[in-house]
Amino acid sequence: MHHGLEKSSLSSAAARNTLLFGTGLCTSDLLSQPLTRAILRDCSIVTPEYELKWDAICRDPDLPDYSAADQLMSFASDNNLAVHGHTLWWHEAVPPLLGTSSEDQFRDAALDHLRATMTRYAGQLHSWDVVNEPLEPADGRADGLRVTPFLSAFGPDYIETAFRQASALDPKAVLVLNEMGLEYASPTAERKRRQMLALLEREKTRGTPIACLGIQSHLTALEQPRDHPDLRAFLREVRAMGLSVMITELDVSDHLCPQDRRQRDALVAETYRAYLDLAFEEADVLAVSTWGLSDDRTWLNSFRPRPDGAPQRPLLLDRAVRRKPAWHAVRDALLNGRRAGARIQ
Ligand code: 9MR
Repeated sequence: MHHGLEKSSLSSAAARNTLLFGTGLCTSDLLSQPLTRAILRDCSIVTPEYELKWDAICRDPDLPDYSAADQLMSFASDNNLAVHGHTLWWHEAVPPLLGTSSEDQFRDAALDHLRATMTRYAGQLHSWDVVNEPLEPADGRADGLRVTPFLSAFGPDYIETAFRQASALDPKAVLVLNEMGLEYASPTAERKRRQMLALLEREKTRGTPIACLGIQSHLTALEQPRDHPDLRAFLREVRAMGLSVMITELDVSDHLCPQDRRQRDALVAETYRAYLDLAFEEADVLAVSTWGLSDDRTWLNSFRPRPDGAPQRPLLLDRAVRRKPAWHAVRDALLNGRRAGARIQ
């Protein structure tokens, strides 16, 4: 299947601007033929939603199990899809049994996991979220770092350690620092943006091989401003530092929208469009991935249920895998693509 060559697909629209378009997926998605077909039609990159996480691989810490991750890797290579690796070090994916270990034991286990996983797939991935969600302003540290077992075991150098290891093990992969909440319009988000810029400056000075900033982009319609000067300025600074950007987990919660489907779909579509237009204007975007393609596969019904109990419609395809206004909005934005000069040479 020549997914990238089909005229009417998101991956072909993205390719015109040398961008990748993709989705998060999990092994159970491959049981649905309509969804699999949609993935092959619209995507040039896929991100395993949890199969590469530490806790998923190490359900039994003594017996790492890569079978689910392998299955997704084969699906991708059989179908000529790039893979974004998500994620090596994330505080929410620490195997529960490690909670009681000493700092030395934790350090060894974290390094073992990173080395084993990257060695297994070296040369096969487009990119890796090496560290996920390192900042938490509410934890009260001046550097903004989230207080996690990684921070306790390695100290604030843990980010440098992870990226240096990663770059030695898989020199071709784009190494990404992935973060949530950088895209919002609140004082907390602005604080996080400043802390992120400071973090990136600090790491750059030390020569930490971070190539790309991952911006998760779990947006909310009616909350995400269409003009967002602070985000614009932030992305401009990231680009000035020589870093590219990946939009890694894009979706648009409709929990604040009226129930009427047409209104909801229009608001969600508009949120996608304005957000991508802004990002393409200011950042060197390598890839855009949504967190699922069809509305029956969203995490938002449990995380952000609508007050009226109606199912969320946050993605590009409806539950019957039909295109929604959001699909067309994303296609238009991808076709407009990055503006002149945005590419880093
Ligand atoms: O959508 C993912 C869900 O299937 C997993 O159970 C969960 C825990 O591993 O992670 C979800 O994805 C998260 C991602 O890894 C990091 N950013 C927030 C995402 C939504 O919670």
